[in-house]
Amino acid sequence: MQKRLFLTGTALAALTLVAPHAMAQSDTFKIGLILPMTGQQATTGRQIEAAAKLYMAQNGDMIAGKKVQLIVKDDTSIPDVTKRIAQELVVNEKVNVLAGMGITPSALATAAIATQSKTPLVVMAAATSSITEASPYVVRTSFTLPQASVALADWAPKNGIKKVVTLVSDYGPGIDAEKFFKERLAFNGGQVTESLRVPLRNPDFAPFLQKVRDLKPDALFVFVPSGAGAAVMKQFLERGMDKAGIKLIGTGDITDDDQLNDMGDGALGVVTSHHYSAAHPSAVNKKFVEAFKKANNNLRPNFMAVGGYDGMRVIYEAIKATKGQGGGDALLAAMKGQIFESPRGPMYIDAQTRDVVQNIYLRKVERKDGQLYNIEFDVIKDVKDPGKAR
Ligand code: VNL
Repeated sequence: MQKRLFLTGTALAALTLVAPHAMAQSDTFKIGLILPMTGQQATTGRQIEAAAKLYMAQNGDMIAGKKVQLIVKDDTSIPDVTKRIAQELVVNEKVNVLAGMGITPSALATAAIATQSKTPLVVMAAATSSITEASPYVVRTSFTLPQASVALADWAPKNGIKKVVTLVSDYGPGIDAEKFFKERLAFNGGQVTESLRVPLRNPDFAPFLQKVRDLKPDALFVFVPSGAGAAVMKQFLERGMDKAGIKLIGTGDITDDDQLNDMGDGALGVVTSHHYSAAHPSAVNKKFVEAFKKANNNLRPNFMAVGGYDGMRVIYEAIKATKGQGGGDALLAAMKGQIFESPRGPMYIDAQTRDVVQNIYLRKVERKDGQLYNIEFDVIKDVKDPGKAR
């Protein structure tokens, strides 16, 4: 009797010690998706979460014998919070992959955790060139600002735009955009006559736009992060900049599909360069946009959604390639070199840099079926991040 009790007790203890961990290891594949769900960057979180959930709904949550579990956490776009959440997800939840990263400071704050824990970090939004160099575990499915900016600096001087003032958010991606646009424009015989920087948090564009009006360039080049474009557009028009003969150009962050349709006719004709438009004319994109709208109360997907959708694709294929058994290093190896057709067009993950290589499109805002869209009119194929060559 005593012996039996003893045995039972031991067996129970063994079970409680081993079982939860073993089950989590063998049955579940956890993705820790850290996003700004509230605060200034909330639209980015909303778009990426919706896209990740759509990908899972379309592709199932049982992959290579694993149940895929998406754990969404709100970092409010404060990098210290991103870092603390990443630490908790790695240590307590034992996530297999970290993902998300709404803004560059969040990605940079998390890079060391990815390295130390050998956990792949799939960057779905942040777009400063150097992020992929902050950890060998970073894989990016968004874009880089040098990638998008150079194409516009090639287009501008051929289209009567020689003198340009730049206006960027004063942090990583803005500084990348400013630098690469300026250098390339000069190379092409144009000139950036003034470079203005606005704070990332609670920017007031009015005094900067007044200054631009006085400077009277051919065009104003703008980079602001997703979600801030409508405010710039509104003030640009209110100040009659367009009537004063100043063209608005920029990376596609400013004519963000999340906001574009509410910007009004003043946005018509604005030329931008970017990797994704909801109007991209391909069967894959048409299907994506329709499914996304249907699942999200008619919300139009933007470039953030596509970064999230493709990031999930990269993770799913890595689970399959490692037959559900891969640790961080094996998963990372399976992410490198993936090549596929995204709703944005063809893309691949450069095996050396772990950065995205993709087409960059020149687009003009036009009205189509009663709605405002970025309509692609030219393409530069397979663009690698120009920030990597230096
Ligand atoms: C970043 C770059 C963020 C581009 C963005 O929107 C964006 C970034 C939130 O690297 O912080 O459109």
